[in-house]
Amino acid sequence: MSTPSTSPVLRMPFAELQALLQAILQRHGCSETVANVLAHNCASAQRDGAHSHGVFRIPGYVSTLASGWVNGRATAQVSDVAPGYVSVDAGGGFAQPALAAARALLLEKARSAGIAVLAIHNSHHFAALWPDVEPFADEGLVALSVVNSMTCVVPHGARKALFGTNPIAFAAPCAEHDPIVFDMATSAMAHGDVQIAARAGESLPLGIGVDANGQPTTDPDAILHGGALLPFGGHKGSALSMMVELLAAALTGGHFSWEFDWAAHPGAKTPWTGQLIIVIDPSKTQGQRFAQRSRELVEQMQAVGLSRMPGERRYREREVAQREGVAVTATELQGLRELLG
Ligand code: NDP
Ligand code: PYC
Repeated sequence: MSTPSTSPVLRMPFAELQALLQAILQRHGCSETVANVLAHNCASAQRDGAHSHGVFRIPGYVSTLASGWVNGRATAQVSDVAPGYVSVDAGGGFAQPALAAARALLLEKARSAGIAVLAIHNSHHFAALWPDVEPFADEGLVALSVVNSMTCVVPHGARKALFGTNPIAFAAPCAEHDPIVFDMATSAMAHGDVQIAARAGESLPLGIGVDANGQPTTDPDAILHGGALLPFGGHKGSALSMMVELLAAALTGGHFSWEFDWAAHPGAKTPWTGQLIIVIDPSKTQGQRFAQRSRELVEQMQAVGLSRMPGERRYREREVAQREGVAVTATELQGLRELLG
């Protein structure tokens, strides 16, 4: 993961950063409720060192709101469609407030049926996915989520971009430990990290993307301007990306990554797609044993030499931020304050 810049790093309390982000989002057209959810999400990513989806994203939120592409004041419509199925129309707004609106019903269904699905459509997701699943694991549940984004990934064996960067996030409880969480784009690199590399003037390894002629390139600008990303792991990542399109768009009623056209909204950056979340209550079959079995798995992985679990770097960064404050560069902070107007 790239670091954002070489500007001096300042440390600020999480609550102060969240309040600043909330004020910016409200100033640029979000309702208080929406701004609160997005600001908490974005400040959490910054706190955990998830730089591609921390404060780096705020100018994108602002330009998108200014373009009229997204409804920052949308109220989600939640539908109770079946014993294990909740559907939400996000009203052309952001996915996270839609999840917040449906969360209580989703939890009630997962606990009573043992499994429940939340299908969000007509939604924009511009953030890291782990904040959507980790809280379920904190409550003893297993959660899996997928979201599709915007066309910038060439399916394995194809000639042109079609898929989005389409992340998959998973969270499970683990006894005497933080939840096991992974969250990964199905592209060889997240689009945000390619932008960060371009901004820093860094080149990328081969295998990340191609230029406008479909030739392998190490130049992030060539990938961003006319080129495209590749899926991770060749045909395997490509199949997972296809699955994300099916689950996040076809199943929810959202747009595929290539089905929206934001050309009439200069400044628009947020993909208008869909998101699926599946929540499972492991106590239905395993009682309290599941978290213990998770712990056993981690211990066995460590016993064979694993030194870094997915999610562990974030938890470490979170611990430091809780002690010393959230790291934000002086340049980023100045940019944020300018957005307050
Ligand atoms: P990374 O490749 O940085 O990390 C993927 C996962 O692997 C993380 O869980 C990470 O844990 C873990 N990991 C990384 N390196 C190691 C290692 N050496 N050993 C063990 N585990 C490791 O993530 P991506 O670049 O693929 O994605 C970045 C973010 O972009 C994600 O949050 C994703 O949701 C977001 N995104 C959002 C999109 C959207 O449409 N909203 C589209 C695409 C991406 P850790 O976090 O602890 O480093
Ligand atoms: O980093 O690929 C990405 C991304 C797309 C939409 C939001 N983040």
